[in-house]
Amino acid sequence: MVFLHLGDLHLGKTLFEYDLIDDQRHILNQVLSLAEREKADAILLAGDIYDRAIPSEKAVELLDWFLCELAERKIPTFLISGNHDSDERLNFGSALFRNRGIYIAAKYDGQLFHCTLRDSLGPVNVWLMPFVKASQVRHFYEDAEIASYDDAVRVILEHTEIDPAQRNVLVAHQFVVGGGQAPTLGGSESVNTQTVGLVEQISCRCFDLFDYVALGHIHSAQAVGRETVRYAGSPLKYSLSEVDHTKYATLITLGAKGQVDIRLEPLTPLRELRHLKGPMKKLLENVTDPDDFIYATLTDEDPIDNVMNVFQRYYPRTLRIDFEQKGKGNPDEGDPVDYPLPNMGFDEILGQFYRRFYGEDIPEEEMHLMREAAKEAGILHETD
Ligand SMILES: [Mn+2]
Repeated sequence: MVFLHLGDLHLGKTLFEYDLIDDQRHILNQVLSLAEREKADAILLAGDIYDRAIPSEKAVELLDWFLCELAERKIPTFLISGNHDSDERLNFGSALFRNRGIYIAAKYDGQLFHCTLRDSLGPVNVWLMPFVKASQVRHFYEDAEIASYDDAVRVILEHTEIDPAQRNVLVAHQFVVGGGQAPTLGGSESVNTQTVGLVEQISCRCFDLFDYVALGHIHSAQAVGRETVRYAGSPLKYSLSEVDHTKYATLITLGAKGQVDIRLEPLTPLRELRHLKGPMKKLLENVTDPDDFIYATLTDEDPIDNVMNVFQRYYPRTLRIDFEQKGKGNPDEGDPVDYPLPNMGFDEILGQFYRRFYGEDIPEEEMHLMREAAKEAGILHETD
């Protein structure tokens, strides 16, 4: 049985101020072609379907279109909520959609939803675990000790009858660590060492009973703990830090019990996100694919007026330009001041940054504003 696993679609997301709807539609079209070509028996969408709890009209229209296309092709589709989704809104119509092979589990109701598919080798149970917080699970199991996400997931699975003799697949949206090893972040997840976007770590050992675990939440495709517990990653680059990543759809072939074959199928975006580096003149002499999203690092010695405007004449979707000058901002040149170290706090990094650009200490008032902005962006937390 062949599954196509994707996660973190973040429909409706913008990259800087650019709307990504066309890019997302392009990728979903590619997923449809891939599903047809590979004769996928089902699609697994592992949460963060939308970018926001209240998605834009265009995002809702896009998901509606995608699900209709899948239903039209009679490809069973399994979809759960992520921490970005509103469980109630994503759950809308789910009971009706089931008749058409679209299985949505966006809200935990005390039982883990599952659906049994069949092939010549027998049944395959697909289990859907919507994104849950400890408090939601505690509500159903008042006697159980549930302090963390790890406990919550464990308690849900303990109360689920899973036949280990059959083939079982789980779809979940969690921050999973394997053997003490945290997954490699993509960059667009909103990061803290223990939590990613407020989702606490859970151990991959929770999932020992499953032949394959289709995870969402981490935007960079990878296995966690074992080859068959995997993040699909986001289908598009959603931050500059993902500029060098390749994005994939994960193709899983389940053979007889215990036989799992995994293949990563690269996805080709409508417009690439590229990092260009060099003197401006040289970069603008050889313009290729001007529709791409561009992040440029200029090595020019002298300051350039209106650099963004100039660049955008050649690459209208230039997102950011920074400079790498000798003795300034280049760690290889032995700049004595800088470079944020991993153990530096927010205030320290910002203070250093400010001193570097303005040659003086950041005024208290500006620091306060920056802290407020960082809290709103989810980089800083109330307790920091
Ligand atoms: Mn996500």
